[in-house]
Amino acid sequence: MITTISKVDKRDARLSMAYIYVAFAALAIGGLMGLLQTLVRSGRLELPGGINYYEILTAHGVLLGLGLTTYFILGFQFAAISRTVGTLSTKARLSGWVGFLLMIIGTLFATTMILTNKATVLYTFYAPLQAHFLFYLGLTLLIVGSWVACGAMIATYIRWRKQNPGKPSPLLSFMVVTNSLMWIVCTLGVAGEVLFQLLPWSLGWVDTVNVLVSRTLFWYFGHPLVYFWLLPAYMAWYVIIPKIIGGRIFSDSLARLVFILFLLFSIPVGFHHQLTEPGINANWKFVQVILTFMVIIPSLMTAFSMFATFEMFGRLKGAKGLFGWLKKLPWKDARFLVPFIGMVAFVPAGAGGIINASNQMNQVVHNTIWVTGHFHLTVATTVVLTFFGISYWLIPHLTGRVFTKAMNRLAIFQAICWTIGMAIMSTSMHLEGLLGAPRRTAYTTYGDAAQALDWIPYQVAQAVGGSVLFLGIVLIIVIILNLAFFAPKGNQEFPVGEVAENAEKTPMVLENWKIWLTILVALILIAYTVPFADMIQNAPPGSKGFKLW
Ligand code: HEM
Ligand SMILES: [Cu+2]
Repeated sequence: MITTISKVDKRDARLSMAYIYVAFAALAIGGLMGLLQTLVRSGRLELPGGINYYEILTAHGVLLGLGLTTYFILGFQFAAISRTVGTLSTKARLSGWVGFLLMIIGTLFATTMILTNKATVLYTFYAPLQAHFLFYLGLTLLIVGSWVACGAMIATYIRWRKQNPGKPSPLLSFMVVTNSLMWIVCTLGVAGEVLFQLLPWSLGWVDTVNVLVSRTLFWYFGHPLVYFWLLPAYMAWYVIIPKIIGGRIFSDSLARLVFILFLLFSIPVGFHHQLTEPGINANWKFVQVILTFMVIIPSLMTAFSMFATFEMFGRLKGAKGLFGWLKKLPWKDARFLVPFIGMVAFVPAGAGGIINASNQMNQVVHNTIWVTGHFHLTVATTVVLTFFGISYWLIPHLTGRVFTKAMNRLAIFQAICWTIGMAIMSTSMHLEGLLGAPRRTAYTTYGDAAQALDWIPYQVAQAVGGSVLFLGIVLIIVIILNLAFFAPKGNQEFPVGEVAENAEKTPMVLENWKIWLTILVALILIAYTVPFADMIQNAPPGSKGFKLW
């Protein structure tokens, strides 16, 4: 049985690649917008033809923050499910394609509206900014499509559980299911916001919108969204990297527990994005800040587990001393090195996140470009570099080609560009933010105010970093095109790690979804019911729509 599933079925591979192509197309276009933004903000470039800064900023945020990530993750998860629990059934594969189609139609609607300047509402589409209704309809289709896709994955996992009663499922499939469940639960919030508030309002069926409710529903989704991006990177770190370095997974149970903790503590925390928002009692903000800090636990467990894997491996190879094992790691293999750089970037990224979540310190950085610096370290470095590392074996595996030595070298050079570019851009964003410079603001000197003039050198530095980064985007597109269409034919392994021999047996309770989903619902109700009821009962006057572009 094992031999029949070690290669992803051709038909599943095609499905998976469809998602991945869209992801990289989004990266190419979105990356160009990013470069333009840094150039505009440095004061050295004016956009031609009356294109406005906020239009390209919206395209950048939507294409990269929502497009690249979601498409890549679903493509990777389909491959992971097919590889670990078996070829998809015809029905599941068909659902995968239906989901894809819905998402594509939705993406086309939303992107067209952004590019025609009818939806310049940034990727958070905050009310009372009001976009064309097709933008909201597009988002709805995107979400519904992703539900269909996740449903197909979950169904495939259920089929395996039924065929293998009493056995823990393959770790990677368990992780895919956890992430898909989290996605479904959190997108209910944004789906509610779009369907019941923004769509009727943009169609003119109702005049006003309850802004506070809409933002609360958005962040109910917006925070777990970042864990939806992060968990696939964790899948690669926990399950794939050990195999690539030739080691073992440190502990199956620990990995599952970490994923469960993320599921539980990622959703009831959205208020930490609304710390400066009026209309929410400070005590409720406090509750959610505490819950936010709970996710530090699985994060540290992950760091511990990764280093345990590396050290265990190094010692097996005869490494001596406290850090001797570092020398034994395969530094020249891009499939290891690139995600490893991502892991390292997560150290300052996580530290910045703790600062953002802390009520008092949030007052200093809120809505400054510090925040932009933060998520270019987390999602655009840690997550994205790990996705690149995954692509280096996944794409050739799915297209029946190989990752050559030459591409490996180029991939390492690519990662160096990305790291240098991001270090320059993100550091200057953090520093500029501490000096008070706002995010989401085109070039201005505020009538040559002294404080604003202080910001300019940092914006020039961001343009330098952004240019190096853009070179990284060109290189990754070259590599991806090579792996998909031009690399020599052959067999590239889909590496799936095995658990260390002396690890504890996995307790089945970790896969008892009834328990975890019940706790999840309880936590959400505790964190949201009272403040949410308050927002509706004591609602401020609703707002009409604004179009500021
Ligand atoms: C060439 C690479 C990139 C460059 C030069 C770049 C540059 C920028 C700049 C200058 C801003 C906003 C400045 C402002 O607030 O006015 C920004 C915002 C943003 N970037 Fe990037 N970025 C790059 C890659 C990425 C990647 C890979 C992602 C995600 C995977 C990403 C996600 C975002 C998001 C979500 C925003 C926020 C948009 C908003 O505030 O509405 N960026 N980027
Ligand atoms: Cu958050």
